[in-house]
Amino acid sequence: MSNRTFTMIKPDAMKNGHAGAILDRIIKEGFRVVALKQTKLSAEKAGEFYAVHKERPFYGELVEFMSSGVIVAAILEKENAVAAFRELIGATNPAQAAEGTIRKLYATSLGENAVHGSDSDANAQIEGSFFFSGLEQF
Ligand code: 3AN
Repeated sequence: MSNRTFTMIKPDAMKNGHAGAILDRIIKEGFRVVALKQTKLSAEKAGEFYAVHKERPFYGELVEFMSSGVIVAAILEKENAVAAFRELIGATNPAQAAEGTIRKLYATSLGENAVHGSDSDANAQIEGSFFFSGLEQF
């Protein structure tokens, strides 16, 4: 187990002014920031990041949304980080997310759901490397 996960604060949460509150919550929950940056995905890069969802009906919408504005990308560290972070963010659909989770508090809809969290250690590694070089991880 790597004890690391990867997250993005998505364009909806950025536009709605929730980035500071979300980062504050993440840090208060005991995650250590290994790498952090504000950036913007091109449609091509967003398509590459979400390539696993290429056949899903929402792929086009997802790529358009994720390239619609700036995001914050981060690598986070905590014991059992992937599972702990997915618990903190809550269900994909904010309507089904538990009270107090980041998506319950800040997500707009199923498609625009405020934050990304890796779903496995292997994907955390791949996704973190997509955004950060070794020199940007501490
Ligand atoms: P999660 O982000 O909770 O791991 P995934 O991996 O199933 O969820 O989906 C990736 C992203 O695709 C979600 N965060 C959400 O933005 C979008 N998405 C998932 N399901 C739908 C859907 N049915 N309609 C629109 N967008 C969706």
